[in-house]
Amino acid sequence: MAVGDCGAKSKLTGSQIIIKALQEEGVDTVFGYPGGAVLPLYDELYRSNIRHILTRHEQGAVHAADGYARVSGKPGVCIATSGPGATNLITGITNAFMDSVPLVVLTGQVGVGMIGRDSFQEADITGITMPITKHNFLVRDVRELAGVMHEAFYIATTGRPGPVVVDIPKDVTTQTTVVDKYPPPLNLRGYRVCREPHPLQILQAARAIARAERPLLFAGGGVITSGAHEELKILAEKQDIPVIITMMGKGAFPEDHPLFVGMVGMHGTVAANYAVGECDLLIGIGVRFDDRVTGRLDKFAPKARIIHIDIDAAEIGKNVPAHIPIVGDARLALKALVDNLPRPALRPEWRNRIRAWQEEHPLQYDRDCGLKPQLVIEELHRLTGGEAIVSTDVGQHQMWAVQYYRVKRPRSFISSGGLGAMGFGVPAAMGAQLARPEATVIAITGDGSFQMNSQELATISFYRLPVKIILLDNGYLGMVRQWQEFFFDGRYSYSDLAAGNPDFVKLAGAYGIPALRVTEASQLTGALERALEHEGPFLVDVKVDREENVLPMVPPGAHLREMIVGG
Ligand SMILES: Cc1ncc(C[n+]2csc(CCOP(=O)(O)OP(=O)(O)O)c2C)c(N)n1
Repeated sequence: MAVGDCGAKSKLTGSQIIIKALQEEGVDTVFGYPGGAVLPLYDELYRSNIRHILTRHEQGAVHAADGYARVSGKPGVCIATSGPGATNLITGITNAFMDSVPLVVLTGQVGVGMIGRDSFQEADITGITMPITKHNFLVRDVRELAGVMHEAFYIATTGRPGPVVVDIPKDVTTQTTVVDKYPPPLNLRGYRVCREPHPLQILQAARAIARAERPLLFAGGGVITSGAHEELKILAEKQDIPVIITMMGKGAFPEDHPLFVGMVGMHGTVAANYAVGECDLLIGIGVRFDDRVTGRLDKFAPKARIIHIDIDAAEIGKNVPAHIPIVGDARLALKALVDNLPRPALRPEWRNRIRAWQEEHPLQYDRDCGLKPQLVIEELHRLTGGEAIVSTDVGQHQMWAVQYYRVKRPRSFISSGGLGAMGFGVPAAMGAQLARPEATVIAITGDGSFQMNSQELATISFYRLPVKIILLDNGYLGMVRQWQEFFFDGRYSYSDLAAGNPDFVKLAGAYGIPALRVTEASQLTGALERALEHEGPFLVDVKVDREENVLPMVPPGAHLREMIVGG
């Protein structure tokens, strides 16, 4: 981290300290929305070289900061005013917390003397965000501010990353103090990050891998966070171990690799789910064993010993007991495992068994009738060669994107995993585009999710962010409709959006964003090509088959072998 001289013995206002801190932490882009309590900070921002992206809703700002962080690997920063500005961030903060995304969230607060008096636009944001942040601070004294800013970035980005809120009363932003150096020394009692895995645990795990006949590598978001994808590939190839992923692990292993089996869980592939049932050693790396992944817990991986590698000790044994726990950084742990397994292995029998499942049960859909949503994703994949950065919303389109947009690299597929928050896709794509201006960024969304943050079309238009929005428009809250079809005898209770939906092409046009509507399969390729070739933002409204279902599906609470596979 850079050590900067903030001007020996010069007095700085709280706002100036915040700007200095952002500069010293290497932040060049922040997302936010102004209001009374943060006006002094905005005034300082106005004079600084930091780029501020004005979204149209605070939720847009926090999701954009999140998308920026997921794609860049750097912390995302967002700013909101006190009260409603801060409370509008809650979904985005929770989302980042569930998916372990490093965010520093700066909120304005009423003046120190006004706290606790139900003052205008007062909300106890440190109280509210206590369970959804890795840590939070209320800065009551300007002399603490530089130290708190440094600690906030340190906590957000180290160990298991997560969101940190810094709540700053208005008068703290205008008071002055002397700041000698940034960063000031860290003063973090009780916060220890254990990166180095224990050598004995590594030895035990290496022995278990060497002895296993049917081992399975199981990669989650932690592999991407720790940059362990290369080490994962080396271990898989040297030891001839097939790889399954969680949705958060998409990008941790190239999906065109012969050892890639697929995503596991509720909408995972048959082969991945069968492999979990049959493996004798499951090596979980940076995974939470979340219920969407495990299905019924007591039937999960019944024949396997489990190695669980995670930087967060609290994850070990939380959902699934681990026979060999390894607390530490995933990259260091995988590297140590490779070093402790000098002899390469071959496991043709196990691989062939998995290949047979893959051949027998590929992902499939009826290509011969209607305009299928899966076809849209397949075409997008073909036209971009799997090289785009894809951001999704939540619902059926998200699962089809996971299934049919096969990625090769980490940080190229972002989605709301743990929280499953509709409204994430479009603002997160804006953040992704700002993190990677040269990349093709595609937001795959549904008509329900899109309308949760469609105001961000204004942000996209104003900053000319060349995001391509592909709307899988089925006129339903499709995933809700699917559950109602499967589990509620087809009673579609309040899940039909069609009658109230706007004309999405006209809506985009109102923001100055060109758009096309696709109603037949024959128009699809041309429209997607137009969107991808266009230099600026573009929206394609694809009227897909309304009642298509996401398959395979493990019903909630069932075990992984109880999949609905047919149409
Ligand atoms: C903020 C929020 N509210 C409600 C839900 C519950 N939910 C999950 S999927 C879904 C439907 C999504 O519809 P749409 O965005 O049109 O996508 P589709 O499933 O049709 O592809 C709903 C309502 C949610 N995940 N997030």
